[in-house]
Amino acid sequence: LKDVKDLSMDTGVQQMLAKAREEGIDTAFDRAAKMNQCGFGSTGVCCKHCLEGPCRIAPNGKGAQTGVCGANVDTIVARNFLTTVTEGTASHAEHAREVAHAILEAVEGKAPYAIQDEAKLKAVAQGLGLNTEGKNVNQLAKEVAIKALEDFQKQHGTLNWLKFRANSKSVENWKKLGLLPVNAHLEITKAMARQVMGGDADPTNLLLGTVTMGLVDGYAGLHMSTDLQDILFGTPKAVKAQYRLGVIKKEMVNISVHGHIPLLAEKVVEWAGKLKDEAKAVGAQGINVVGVCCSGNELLMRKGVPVATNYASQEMPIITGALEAMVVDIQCIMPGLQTVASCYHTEIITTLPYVKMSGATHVEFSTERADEAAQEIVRKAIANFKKRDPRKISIPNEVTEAYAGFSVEQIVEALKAVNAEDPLKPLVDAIASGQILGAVALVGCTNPRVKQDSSNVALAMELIKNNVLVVATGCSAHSLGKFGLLSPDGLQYAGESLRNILTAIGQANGLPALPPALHMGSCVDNSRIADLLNALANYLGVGIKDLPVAGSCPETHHPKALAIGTYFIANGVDVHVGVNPQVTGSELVVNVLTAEKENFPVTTDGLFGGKLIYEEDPVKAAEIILNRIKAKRKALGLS
Ligand code: NFS
Ligand code: SF4
Repeated sequence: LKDVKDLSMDTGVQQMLAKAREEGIDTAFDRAAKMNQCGFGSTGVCCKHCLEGPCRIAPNGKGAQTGVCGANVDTIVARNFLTTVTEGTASHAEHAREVAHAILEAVEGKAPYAIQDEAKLKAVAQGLGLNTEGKNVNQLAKEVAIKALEDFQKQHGTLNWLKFRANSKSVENWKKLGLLPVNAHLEITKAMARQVMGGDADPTNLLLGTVTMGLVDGYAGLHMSTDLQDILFGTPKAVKAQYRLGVIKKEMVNISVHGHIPLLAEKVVEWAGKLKDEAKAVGAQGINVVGVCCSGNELLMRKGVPVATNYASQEMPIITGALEAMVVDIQCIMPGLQTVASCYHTEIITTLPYVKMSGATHVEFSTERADEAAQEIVRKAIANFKKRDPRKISIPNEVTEAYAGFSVEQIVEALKAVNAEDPLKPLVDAIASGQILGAVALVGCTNPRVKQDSSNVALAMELIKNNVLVVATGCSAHSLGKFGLLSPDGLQYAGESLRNILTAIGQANGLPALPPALHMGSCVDNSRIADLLNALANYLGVGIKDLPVAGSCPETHHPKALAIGTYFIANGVDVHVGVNPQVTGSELVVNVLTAEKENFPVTTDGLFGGKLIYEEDPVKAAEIILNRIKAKRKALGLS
């Protein structure tokens, strides 16, 4: 077994990993070490799309070079990639649909939620082309929800959310290429039908199919989720909070919320507040809700709820011995959680009928009975407080302060303090003068196969040192938060000109400085990053593909991350992944996606202006990204 110091950068996580080993508990990091990766799967050359197979093509040219049906390696790899991107897209589309449905129920008086952000509601309604005159909040919200649900039903035209949010130059290009999606469910079904045995066998055409999936992900997943969640729960504003396992408090009833859709998490926070006297009655000082993964991000962004940890170390809050309940909804929830929890008093509580775990408690959550379910969950946690085993309690004490809440609205607001009439001007001027070299979105996951947080942090450090503005989302943002890069203190690692501009903007807003990395939210909130890019591109009168920007997911693990990456590539943004994307078995697929070979006939770079970069070493990756940013600057006539 590897030394715990080599598994995570986070000393609290290291401490918990050592504790787990002492107690004989397997964690994801140890399971990763035991799991040998299959060479065929790693390169994407194994096909299981029908029962004539599984068929696999040896990359060295030895053995069968086609599957039983005659599919060659390019078809197999491209088809597998489409499968992965479809899975990611389906997750986000389902997320968005749930929120749309919740809004409809809320305004019809069937679910206990109320619209929190009328300004955003109006902005979204107008963006969707709705007439807002003389309509009350509930009427308007209902019309917006119906527009959203149309994106899962309509049989003609283009996704409403794409027409609303997409960059017009990007849209022209997608239209020309015949890639515009009609409705999310239709496109996901079509993609499934296309991957089936005997379906699409043209690898390039299959890859173009992934682009359509990327667009569904971007608009009927990311953007719709963010817009509707902002309407329902409020648009985030800058907020100060805490990170790392030290946010778990020994004297409190601790509940961690884990998963993705804030419908449940928000209610748990609400009821944790309302039931604190019941917690006191069992001898606790109160109820402490902490976040994990993207549910953590949603609560952090809107409520400043502290974040215990990110994806790869999601088992660690349990290992502190002081977690009464971990309540989960969908996605990124390790099935291994229950095995770990069974060694402690922690109750894993699943909430959705289609995401259950054997051995866990299931409290069915639906929007109609959101209050009842949240109460039941909080009461279960309170009841567990007395079941703690004091000998098993050990909570790492480190916490790090961080700022989050940087929605586009908040960023524009902060820039208004510098230039009230033309808020984007200071940012654009700083980019034009080279004071800010460019911007990179650091997004996505952590992966138990990569030393946790290390690539996310190393890449961010390298970029900010070179005066690149970093914006972050997802578990990657958590990595940066844990190591001080979401705090103004992190500016000590930034290049001088970046430090100066972030200090100036911060001070105009009554803060010592802005942090070198701006936390823009959960993974669906990558939409916020796209909105910011769209605003900058429109301001400059260029396409998004022309901007000196890139995206990076150094510790990728989830298909959702590949769907998001595809979405950004479709908009002409380079996307770096630091973990093998499982396509290397096909030269054709590699070249289409990465444009590695010069003059390859069809590449995403040629079609969209953005490409995939696969590089495991974060410092080398930073160099590649910086060079590409410099090239894009040059093409814009900037030095
Ligand atoms: Ni994104 Fe967020 Fe985290 Fe990766 Fe999973 S929680 S939705 S997929 S691991 S960043
Ligand atoms: Fe084999 Fe073709 Fe079936 Fe895939 S679809 S398992 S390559 S026969």
